[in-house]
Amino acid sequence: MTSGPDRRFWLRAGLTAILGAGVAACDKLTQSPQVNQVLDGAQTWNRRLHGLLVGSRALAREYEASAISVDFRANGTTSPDSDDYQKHVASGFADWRLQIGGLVERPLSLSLSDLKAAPSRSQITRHDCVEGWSAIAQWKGARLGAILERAGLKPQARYLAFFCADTLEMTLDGTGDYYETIGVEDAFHPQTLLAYEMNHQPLPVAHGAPIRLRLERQLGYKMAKYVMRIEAVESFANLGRGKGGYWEDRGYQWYAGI
Ligand SMILES: Nc1nc2c(c(=O)[nH]1)N[C@H]1C(S)=C(S)[C@@H](COP(=O)(O)O)O[C@H]1N2
Ligand SMILES: [Mo]
Repeated sequence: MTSGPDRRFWLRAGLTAILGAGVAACDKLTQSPQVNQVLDGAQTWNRRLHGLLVGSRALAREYEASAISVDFRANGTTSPDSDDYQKHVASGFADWRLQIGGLVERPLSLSLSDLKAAPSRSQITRHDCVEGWSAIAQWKGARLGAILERAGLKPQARYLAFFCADTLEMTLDGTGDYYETIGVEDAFHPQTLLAYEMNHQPLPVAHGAPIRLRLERQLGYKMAKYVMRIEAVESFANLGRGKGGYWEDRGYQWYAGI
C-alpha cells in the first residue's frame, strides 16, 4: 500500500499541491531514493514539516474481508429529500456532476464515470461514530489527492469544504445544511477517498450515494455523505456557523482524530 512508487506519487502530489507549480526541480528530486530517505529522516526531527510535505502517512488499520459487518447502520440523513437529489436518484445519477472549485487553478465538473476512471483505492476499514457504535465495510473510491492534483490547489488553499445534498436541521439562514471541512494534508492521505462503492456494490442512498467522503483516521461525522460540491478555501470562518462543519457548529471537535 505504501510501496515506493505509490508513496513517491503521493509525495509529488503533495509537493505540487502545497507549493504550487514552481517546484518542478523539487519534483525531480523527490524521485530519488536518497531524497526520500532524507525526508523520512526529517520525520524524526520535524514531524510537522514532513506532514506538510507528504500528508501524515500513517494508515488506519485495514481488515480482512471476513471482518465486514453484516449490518452497517446508516446514520443521520438516509435519503435527502430535495427534489434535485431525488431526480438524480431516479436517473441513476446520469446527469449528476461533482463541482470542484474555490482556490483551484482548474475548476472541475466530474461525472460519476469520470470519478470511476480516476486513480482509485479499495480498503476495508472500521467506521467509528461519536455516538458509540462502529462497523466495518469495504470502500472503493477515487483518491481525493489525485483529483485535487488535477484541479491544482492554489497556494492559499488550507482546507477542503464538502457541501452535501441534505439539510439535517431546518434553519432560516441555511446553517442546517450538512457540510464538512478537512485540512489539505488529510485530503492527500492515501486512504482519503471519494467513495462510490461499498461492499462491492454501488454506494447505497442510505450511505451517501453517489459519493461520500472516507477519511479513515477521523470519526464518522467528518465523512460527508451526498457530496455535491467541493471547495478549496483558506478559512472556514464564513461557512455555516464558522466552526468547520455541521456537527462542529453544534459543539463537536473539528479534528476528530481516532
Ligand atoms: N451529508 C451527511 N453526511 C453525514 C451525515 C449526515 O447526516 N449527512 N452523518 C454523519 C455521521 S454522524 C456518521 S456516523 C456517518 C454515517 O455514515 P453511514 O450512514 O454510512 O453509517 O455519516 C456522516 N456523514
Ligand atoms: Mo456519527
